[in-house]
Amino acid sequence: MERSLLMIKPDAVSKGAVGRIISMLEENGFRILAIKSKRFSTEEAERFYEMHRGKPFFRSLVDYITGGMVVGIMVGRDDAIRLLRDLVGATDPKEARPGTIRAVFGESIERNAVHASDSPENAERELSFFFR
Ligand code: 3AN
Repeated sequence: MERSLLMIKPDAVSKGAVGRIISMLEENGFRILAIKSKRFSTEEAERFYEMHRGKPFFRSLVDYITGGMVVGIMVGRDDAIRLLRDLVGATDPKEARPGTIRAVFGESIERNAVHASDSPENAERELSFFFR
């Protein structure tokens, strides 16, 4: 079994989409292994998104992600990382396949409802922000 992190971002938390997103995970065959809500400090958000440091949207992304509560969900299944990114959909909700989490709940390319890990290394790195 492989592990991944789904992070529900502040726009989706504040609109009350947490339960529906967890339902989508379960309906699509993901095991929920752990859940935690928290608020990122600026320093944590900068480390979480360190691969985007220097990009034009970096400061805006950090401000947005520190602007409210986020929910970290540890999911498990075979091929979890690839299958979770399929369920999440494209970065820009306008381009996300109908029925994906971002197509249903995303507002914009920045306020796109959720984040999913893109490799086993990043999954373990990102899970460590929520779970010890
Ligand atoms: P994904 O989350 O689909 O893997 P990344 O890793 O390229 O996408 O981007 C991380 C986050 O940075 C996105 N979820 C989004 O919030 C933000 N982002 C990415 N590209 C842009 C952009 N062109 N303008 C504004 N925000 C962006």
